[in-house]
Amino acid sequence: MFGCHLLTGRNVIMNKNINRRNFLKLAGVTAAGVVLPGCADELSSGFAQSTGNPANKPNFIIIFCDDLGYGDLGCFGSKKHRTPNIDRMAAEGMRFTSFYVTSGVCTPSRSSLMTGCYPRRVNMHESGRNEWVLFPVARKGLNPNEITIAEVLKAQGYATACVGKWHLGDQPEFLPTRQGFDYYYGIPYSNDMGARQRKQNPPLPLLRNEKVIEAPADQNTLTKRYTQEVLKFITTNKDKPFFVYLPHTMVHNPVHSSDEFRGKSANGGYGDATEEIDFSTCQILETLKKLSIDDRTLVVFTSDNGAAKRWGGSNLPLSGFKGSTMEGGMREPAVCRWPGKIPAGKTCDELASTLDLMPTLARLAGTKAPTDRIIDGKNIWSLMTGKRGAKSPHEAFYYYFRDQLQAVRCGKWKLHLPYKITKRKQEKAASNAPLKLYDLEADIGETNNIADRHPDVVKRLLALGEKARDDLGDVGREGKNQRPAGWVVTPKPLLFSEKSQDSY
Ligand SMILES: [Ca+2]
Repeated sequence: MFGCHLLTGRNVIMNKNINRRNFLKLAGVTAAGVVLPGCADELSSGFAQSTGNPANKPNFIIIFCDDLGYGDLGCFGSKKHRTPNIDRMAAEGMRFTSFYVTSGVCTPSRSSLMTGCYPRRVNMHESGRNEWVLFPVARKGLNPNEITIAEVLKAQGYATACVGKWHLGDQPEFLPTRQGFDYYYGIPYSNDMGARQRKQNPPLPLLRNEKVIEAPADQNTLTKRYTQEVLKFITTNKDKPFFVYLPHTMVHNPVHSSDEFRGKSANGGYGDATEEIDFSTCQILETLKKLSIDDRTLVVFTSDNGAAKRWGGSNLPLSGFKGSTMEGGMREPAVCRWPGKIPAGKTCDELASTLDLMPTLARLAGTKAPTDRIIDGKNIWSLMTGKRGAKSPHEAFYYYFRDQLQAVRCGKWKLHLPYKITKRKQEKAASNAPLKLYDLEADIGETNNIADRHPDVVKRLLALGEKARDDLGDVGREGKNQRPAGWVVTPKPLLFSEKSQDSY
């Protein structure tokens, strides 16, 4: 029995109203099994014979939305969006309510998920041209010498796939296929960076592995096609351990969704795209169940940074938006699910981060994060399993924007450091930021500055900030333990040619 909910009109129609054939058609699945057009025979027979996964390592799926806000899911308080499937995932797993990314924008945030390191550690905190993320035809990318989460898992025998928006370098040297992923399907940077929005740029390319198979990419069907790619990869690799990284292109502006979702939500295109991601998540979870690998698969759902000020997203009850070091820019909705391992229906408010995914998954795969270099993330398995008394392994969390350290969190305290704001590309000059201290347990919205009442806390967090500056650097100051980014001399645009027709 399928458990997905298909949204039609503005009502949630339960699956009893969908016949199985229609559901499967919508899901890109045949009645014989979870397969895609063109691969039916090969995969459906495998599905029919499936009796379980002989491999003894767990599978991992990370679903990573783009610009989805803290308040955009039903299970995190949204009244606008219908996300019954992610809500159910939360009911069957654990919500993390103090889960952070390391930057309020795409490129630096993704560098941390991939490496377990702060962006300044791996020098991915801004582009090589004084921009806050990488743009097309960039000389810069994530250094191939960094060890990614995919490389860690691949060394343990995992089949690895990246399906979605990469944004860690668009030159061949930096693509997912060179960073530990066996397979890549997606767009190399943001969906607003094509020629339609910026005439100097190439048409938005859709890649399969390292080949442009479509340009400009048809964004309406991206979420659907990403999902189909993931279902196919999971099905093909059901008897191996696999790692799927699904960095959705949505709900980054311009928002798009497929016909079944367009115009159906109560929150315009942003709501439509959110609800399609919810349906995609359902298809993935249902596929795990159908393949009998549900209880050996950890699925993590979160977002790369907070919702933008425009376009319809919500970070409530947090303050601030994408691009800021307020909680709304960097605290994300996060759900972890692994039946039988992660307790159902629990919430963890301990501080955790995308930094922690690589060390945690490495341990679950029977290895460790790299030991030949500094890794900022920690193993948070004790938090995920709800171990009694488990505490965040982080002494402090550092909020950088671009090259600048702007805030420090330690326990319930968050100190916004006093700093000078200088005018930089893509930003307006603003007045200097004052020192502010918030108790996030009592004041999640960062509204009541109580620095005057806690000079001892201020002193302690200032010292932690200085420790970070020494280690990772700050404006005009190199850190002692930074590592170089990757660079190419002559970057070339990723272009479609008739010769590169998709023959996959
Ligand atoms: Ca983003």
